[in-house]
Parts: sequence; structure tokens; C-alpha cells
Amino acid sequence: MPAPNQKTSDFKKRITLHVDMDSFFASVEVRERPELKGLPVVVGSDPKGGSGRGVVSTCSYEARRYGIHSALPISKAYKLCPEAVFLPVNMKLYAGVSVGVMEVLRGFAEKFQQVSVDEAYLVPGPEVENFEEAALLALRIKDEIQKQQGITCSVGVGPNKLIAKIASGFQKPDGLTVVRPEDVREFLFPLQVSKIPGIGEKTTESLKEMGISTVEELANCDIQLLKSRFGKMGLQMKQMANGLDFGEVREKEDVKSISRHGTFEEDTNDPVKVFGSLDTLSESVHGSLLKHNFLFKTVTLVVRFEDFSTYTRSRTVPIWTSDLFVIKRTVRQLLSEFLGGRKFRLVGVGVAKLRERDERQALITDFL
Ligand code: TTP
Ligand code: MG
Repeated sequence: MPAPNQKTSDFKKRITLHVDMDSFFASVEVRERPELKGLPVVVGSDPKGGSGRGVVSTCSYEARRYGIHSALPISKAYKLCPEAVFLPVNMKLYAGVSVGVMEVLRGFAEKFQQVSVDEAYLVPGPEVENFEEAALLALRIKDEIQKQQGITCSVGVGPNKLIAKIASGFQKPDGLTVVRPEDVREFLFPLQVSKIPGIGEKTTESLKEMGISTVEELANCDIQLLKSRFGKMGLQMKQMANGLDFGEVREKEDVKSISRHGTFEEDTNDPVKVFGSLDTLSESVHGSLLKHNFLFKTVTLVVRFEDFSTYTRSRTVPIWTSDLFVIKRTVRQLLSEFLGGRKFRLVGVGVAKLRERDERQALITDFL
């Protein structure tokens, strides 16, 4: 059911993808040690032969078959599968992979929102006009992450964040689930209420006491009853059970960067066109920088080739500045490794590591 006042054509604009890495920490460990592929791998604290006191961070899908899962006491995991490969958490390694993954995803997005170390929402640009094209895009994303980071992910495509999120978890691992607006109810209704984000163990239990266990039952439940039991959250739950979600995909506000990108009307490797486009984007970034009274230290270039492979390069300059020339020159330097052959589909320019310009700083940078 479309939201009130929401024209059907608006769905196009709201095609939303949710991408979630599969058994993230464990997949990265397996990538590092291919001999572990196919084995039950548990990442977490030391099991100490069954007497360890910590918990499981995550585990490979092979380990999940033994009943092991995130947050399970490591001692229980050991009991369930003593022959599993137990590895300590190597956060530094996963954080690096996460940055790489997010860069790939951002390259495919017009709007982007990272929500955890291994998941993000994205809204594709206007070139993706329907759900078929969004499904193709999702496949490209999966390929690109596999190629650049050597791990698999699952993608959900839906008319809003809620549906995309539930869809990405629907066929894990290495899944792709596309839910068109007209299929939302058919998709959601048979699911258990616990599949709805925000409905945890306690709420699931309370709903059960009211005779509600499926999303369909929740969707059809009397709103007054839900309100009296759960307050405002009751209304929200009913809306979600009907597939409605009004949340926007957007960057967290504290992420300080400014970027612009543009897709060429026709893929091109003509340096005049590419440089021209980069200059225009740099000027736009610069305009926004001045408007917000920011200085930057890092310049970022994004390029996407005709086969959708996407690369991001950044360079940090030695001084805080807001100089347009520094942006243009750095972008050109960063572009040099990509010139000569392949056609560009999209280029983007960004500045990051921003800070507010103060008068003293203004004097220093203006004289440099
Ligand atoms: P998740 O995406 O929840 O789980 P996952 O990627 O391991 O597996 P899935 O295929 O089901 O998505 O979490 C991402 C990472 O966060 C996970 O690899 C490890 C870490 N994590 C913990 O350390 N503790 C936890 O309880 C959970 C849920 C995750
Ligand atoms: Mg995950």
C-alpha cells in the first residue's frame, strides 16, 4: 500500500538498497587464510578449551549449522563444535576492509548511509529507473565487492529502507532479494514479527501473548489495541507491518565531507571532457565549502568506468585550506593513474577532514 500522498512514480526515486556483508569478521579471516574456506570458523574471545568466559563475535555459515551465533558464550560455542577454528577478533583488519567496502558502495550511490561496520543503505542515481535495473546494479555491487575485497554480501532491494533491510537478510549468504512495491505485502506477511527491525525478544513475547506472531497478524491488529499496549511504538509497528517506512537514506550529519559527482551522458575517455567535468565538480565542491565556511585537508577523487568498476583515491595536503586551485590540482594528480584507455562513466570530487575556518587560520592560508 503506497504511503498517503505518495505518487506511484515516487517509488522510482525511492528504490533503496540495503547491503550487508555475510558473516563479516569470519569472511575476512577466511579471505586472509583461504585454507579455512568451508570450515566452521568462530571469531570471538579465547574458548580456553571450553572454559573461556567471553562471547562469539560472529562465525562462518558452516559454524552456524552447529547452532553457533553472535553473542553466544564462547564456552557454549566450544561445546557445540570443539573442532571449529577459533580466532581472536582482529578489529584493525576488519575496519580496513569496512572502509574499502563502504568506498565501493558509496560509488554506486546517489544517497548513502552507512549504518554499521558492515552494512549500508544506498539510493542509486536517476540512471536506475526501475526494479529490474536496480537488481542489475545489486549484482554489480556484489561482483565489485567480491573483486575488490574478496568477500560476499547480501543485498535487499525495496521501495524503502525497511523493506530493503528485511530483504537483504532474506536469502543470506550471498543473496539478492528484490521486493517490488506491489509485492511488499506478499513478502512481509508470512514473516515472523521478529524480522521487523526494532521488534526484539521482549516485544515479540508481548505480541505473542496477544496472539500475534506473523507480520500479517500485526498488520491487521486493531490500532487502538496496539496503542494501549505499546503507546506510540504500537502505531509504528503497525505501519511497518504494512511495509511503510518514511525514513530517508542520508549521511550521518557528523560525517564531515563535501562531494559532488556526475555521470557522463556517454561514457568517455576524452581527457578534455573528463578534466572539464572534474573542474566543474571541483568548483561546486568549493562553492559549498565557502558557504559552510570550511577548510579541508583531504581531497578525494572517485572514478567509475564503463564496466561500473569504481575506484576512490584520496590525498591529504599539508595545510588546512579552502583553495580551489589545490582541489583542482590534487584531483588531476589523482586522476593520472586512470588515464589512457578505459572509458569513464562517472567522476566525483570530494573534500574531507573539514574544519571550520577561523580568522587566524584565514590569514595563514590566504598568505600561503
Ligand atoms: P552482522 O552483520 O550482524 O553479522 P555478520 O556479518 O557476522 O553475519 P550476517 O551474514 O548474518 O550478516 O554483524 C557484523 C559484524 O559485527 C560481525 O561480523 C561481527 C560483529 N558483531 C559482533 O561483534 N557481535 C555481535 O553480537 C554482532 C551481532 C555482530
Ligand atoms: Mg553482516
